[in-house]
Amino acid sequence: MKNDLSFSADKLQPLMSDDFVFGVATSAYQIEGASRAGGRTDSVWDTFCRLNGSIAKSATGEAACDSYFRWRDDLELLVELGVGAYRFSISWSRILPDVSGALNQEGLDYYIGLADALRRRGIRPMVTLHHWDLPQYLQDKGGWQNRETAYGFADYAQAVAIGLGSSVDFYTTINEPWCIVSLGHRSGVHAPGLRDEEAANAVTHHLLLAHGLAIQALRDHAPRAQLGIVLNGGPSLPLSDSEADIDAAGLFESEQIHRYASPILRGEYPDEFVPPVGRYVQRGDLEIISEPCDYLGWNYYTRNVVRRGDNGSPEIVAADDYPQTDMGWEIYPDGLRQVCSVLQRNYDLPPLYVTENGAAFQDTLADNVVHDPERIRYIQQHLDVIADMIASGVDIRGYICWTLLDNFEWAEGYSKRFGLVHVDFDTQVRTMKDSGKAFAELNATKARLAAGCNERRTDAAR
Ligand code: GCO
Repeated sequence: MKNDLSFSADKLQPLMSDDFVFGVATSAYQIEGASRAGGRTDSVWDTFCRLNGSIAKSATGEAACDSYFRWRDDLELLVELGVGAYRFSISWSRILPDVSGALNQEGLDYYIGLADALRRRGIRPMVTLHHWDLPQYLQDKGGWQNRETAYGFADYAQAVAIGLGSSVDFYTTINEPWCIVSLGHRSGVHAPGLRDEEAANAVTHHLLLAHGLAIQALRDHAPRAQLGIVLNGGPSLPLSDSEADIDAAGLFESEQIHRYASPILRGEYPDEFVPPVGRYVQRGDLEIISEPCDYLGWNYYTRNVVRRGDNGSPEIVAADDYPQTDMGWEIYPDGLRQVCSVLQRNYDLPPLYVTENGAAFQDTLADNVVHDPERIRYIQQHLDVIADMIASGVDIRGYICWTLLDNFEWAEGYSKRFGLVHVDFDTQVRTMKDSGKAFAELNATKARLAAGCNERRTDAAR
């Protein structure tokens, strides 16, 4: 297997354009650790991790990658990777640690320092306001089931925007509402661990309302930043040609994609959600939710193979028609094209960014190296698809790889390694994997080409 990322000239050209950015992503709870430092209080994930049996090997994010304290080292890794953007999230309970709503300046200063340092190194900060770590004091008042949480989120967005303002290039309101709804409130495998369909309906609407209110607050206080949301999902394909499976796949697509994309991009819930979710809608909400975004972030990992389950609901089948990652997810790069064409068929889209894509494999560290040709191949295959899509006219502006560091992979604890950089969780030693080196090489090529272009431009101007 090949150990670099290389492209034919026609594919290289769109990826090397100045309008296309390469980056890496992380999230606060997955890397920061320092769960009790700097005035931070518990989030729902701290609580969830304490529940017996919720996380593989009873792991927690208490220490994670210790990036709160080691952020300068991690910044050097970003510089070594040569990325143009770094997507990270802010821990809400570091900024507003208690129910009084008082600002914790120390928490805010941490992120101001990080954003400034990134900018000095020429890396564009992409800030996610909510990557699943709702403050526990808000969960105690009903969490996302409580409409008030949406207004609380707008206050938090405002506090961040006043602190970081336009020194941040991109703000994302919420990461993957589908996961919060379906994994957090329906199947209960993520925090807060509920299995409650009615809760899932209320949470859907309040998350979207929170998104719209936050866009308004960000527009006021960070007028130069690009604002958007990150949704996720793959194409939903029926297990068989039976009408039952085809219907189930359609329903699942609607559940995962249109339930969120339609209110945001069209200002209406799809018909099938009007009775269940619609009862939480108040006058004016849909206008707020459909405030125009500057971009849409999409996280893509795999496809969904769907059948009609015994109870009549769509059921995801663990398909294995294609090689799988260590998550048991099929490697199916064309799914990214398929899901984008679903979006294009249904909506008038703002520019797209692939805000997450990456793969877990069982890496081994030996003699200070990690050979991970499967991860390189995974990234290569998805970038090939993206290059083709851009060439065919899809407006994709960036590829943000998941993820910088091996980290706390939610319910899987530390058992799944997605990083371009290996982390030894006993010593916190970081080691660039071969995939990281390949990504760095690609970024170096991009930088060389950009420098060459600038030189030519300067010459032409003389
Ligand atoms: C996700 C999450 C990440 C995960 C990644 C791999 O947005 O789903 O953003 O936190 O770690 O997707 O499962």
